[in-house]
Amino acid sequence: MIALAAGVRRLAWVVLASAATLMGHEAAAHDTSHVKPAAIPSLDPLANRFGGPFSLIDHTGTRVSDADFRGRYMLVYFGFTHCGDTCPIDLALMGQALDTVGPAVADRIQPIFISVDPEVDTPKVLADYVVNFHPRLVGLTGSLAEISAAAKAYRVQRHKILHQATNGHPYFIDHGSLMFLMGPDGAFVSLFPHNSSAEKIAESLKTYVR
Ligand SMILES: [Cu+2]
Repeated sequence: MIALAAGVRRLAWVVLASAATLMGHEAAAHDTSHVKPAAIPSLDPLANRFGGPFSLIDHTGTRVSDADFRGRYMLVYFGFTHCGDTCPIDLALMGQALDTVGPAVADRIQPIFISVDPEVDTPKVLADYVVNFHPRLVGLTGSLAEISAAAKAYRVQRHKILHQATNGHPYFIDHGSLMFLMGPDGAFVSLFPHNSSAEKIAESLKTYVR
């Protein structure tokens, strides 16, 4: 008899506890203000493979980090000012694409040129160079270690080739020539191979930048 009463009591507790849990869920289901949307797993196999933190000096001599560009898309290209053709071609295409998409899209994008030749590409040298391609193009340089870290994050290979003079420069730097579109959160969005047409780049920018 005593055992039965204890059993009923226990059952009552279980029922009460279940009801409380249900009510709790009910309440939680209605109050979604604190619920963060679940991260949508990316299907892009290239996602998270390019990009990362950097701390460099811009062409005005100001230290900037990747975090300073949050909220804007970044269009990132690595190269050097004495490059014979790869850089001038791609930076010109970048500028043309930005001119094509219209201000609503272009104003949300920060074009960035990161030097792989920091010993020569000082802020002053970069300042004279970037204006040739787009009025808002930011040139970035830094110590060799800082540039190496940025290039590594973007998986950009750099190889200094001595005895191959270009544009009066004593050496050539072979460098990766992908253009990276990074999102307002700094995460990789897309990339454009060397010599992608301005129309193609513009079309993609209009698709991605919202
Ligand atoms: Cu180049």
